[in-house]
Amino acid sequence: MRLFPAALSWYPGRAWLRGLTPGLSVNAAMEPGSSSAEKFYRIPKGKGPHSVGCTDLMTENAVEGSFLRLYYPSCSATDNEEAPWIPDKEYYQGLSDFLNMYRVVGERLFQYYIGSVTCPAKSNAAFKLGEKYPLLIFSHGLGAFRTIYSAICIEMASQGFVVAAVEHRDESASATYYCKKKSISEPQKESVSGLEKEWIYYRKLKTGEEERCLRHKQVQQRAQECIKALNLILKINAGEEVTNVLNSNFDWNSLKDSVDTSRIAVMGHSFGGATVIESLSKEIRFRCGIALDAWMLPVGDDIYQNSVQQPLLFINSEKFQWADNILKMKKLSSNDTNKKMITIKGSVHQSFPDFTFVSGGLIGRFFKLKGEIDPNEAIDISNHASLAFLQKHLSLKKDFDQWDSLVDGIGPNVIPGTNIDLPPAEPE
Ligand code: 71H
Repeated sequence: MRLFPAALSWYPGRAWLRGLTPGLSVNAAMEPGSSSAEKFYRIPKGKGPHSVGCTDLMTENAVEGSFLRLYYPSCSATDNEEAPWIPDKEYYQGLSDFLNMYRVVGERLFQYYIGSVTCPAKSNAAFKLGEKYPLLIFSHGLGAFRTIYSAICIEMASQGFVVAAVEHRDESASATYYCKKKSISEPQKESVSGLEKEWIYYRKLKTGEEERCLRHKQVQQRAQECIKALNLILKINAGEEVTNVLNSNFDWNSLKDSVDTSRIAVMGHSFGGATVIESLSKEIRFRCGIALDAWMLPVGDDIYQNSVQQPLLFINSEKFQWADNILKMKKLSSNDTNKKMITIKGSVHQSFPDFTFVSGGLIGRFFKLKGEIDPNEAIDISNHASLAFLQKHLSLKKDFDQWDSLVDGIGPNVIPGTNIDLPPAEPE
């Protein structure tokens, strides 16, 4: 149920959130639903040759199972609707907790302002046969969840990747859930075919608790969850039957023999960037990794002893980074030409998740959801550099090498390395 349906999107309330940029009078005069604002404030579609489908998969009735959103090249059928972007009200509640807002207030605000936003991929569309696609596992940031990096995941799928965006159950997501078998004592609770949703919310630091310790524990669980997701997709690729506890009409058997099992990479944002590093060190089948504005605090000291052998690309924003964090990235990269770092000029930490596309200038700037750079331009640079890097290290036969110069930090709005001033290196 929607408090304010999409048809009311011309209402000034929305324009106010979006920063008044398109002009109230112009908006109000437009047909509901067809205003320029309605088209402008959308998550971008993939620019690659494939249509993109999207479906969710959850295994087992326990926290130990996997939960992921799959983005994949799909048949270009038009009869499938766009997938829900934020699929349950509990995610709004979790985001409210994470952002220190009252749940009742936050839930209403999110429902009102972004309740009608959809993810520009076709829900449960038929999987496109005829090719073996490389596999990308994606890990979200702190307080985020599996569905809000769709601009990145959809672009990768449109370029021919199967992308599995995992939802972490380490209490770092704003909200997530698993499907518990329904107990007989509480049969009225909301249920998914005899199962009930057990929600897990973001856990704040306890007073006096050391952050490094908690985040290190969490990053290890996160890496295990990425590896579990990888094993699950490979199982499906091998034609094994898996039980999806979420009911959907997607045919998981259609993935059989469609994943290129020798071409697997891992990617993530912020805490997800730390997860990339941890995952690379634990799982050699990940042939390379991409860390978007990585947060290095969770990474344990043991990792710096040559335990990440695979190529790794750091794509940083201009505003989030600081010397200590960059020094850890450099420490990991010492004497390794396959470790690369670039910085996108005018970008912020939130230039990678989808909120940058659905907020207007004023609010976007206020909450630092937008930087100086156009969000579409920033995500294009990030995606193109990622594709060029993946082509090189997964030996793909595509044309992504047209963006090779971006990986070297050459091009408009990108610089090699970092914008952060680093203290002079200490003598050995
Ligand atoms: N914070 N992932 C949160 C501090 C900055 C925020 C997230 C507020 C989001 C709206 C405002 C940044 C960090 C920092 C490691 C990380 C990942 F909806 C999203 C939720 C989360 C989208 C993206 C994320 S942000 C993130 O792995 C790390 C270090 N960050 C971050 O945590 N405070 C609580 C107040 C401390 C725990 C920018 C911000 C944000 C507004 C919205 F309204 F649009 F939804 C989303």
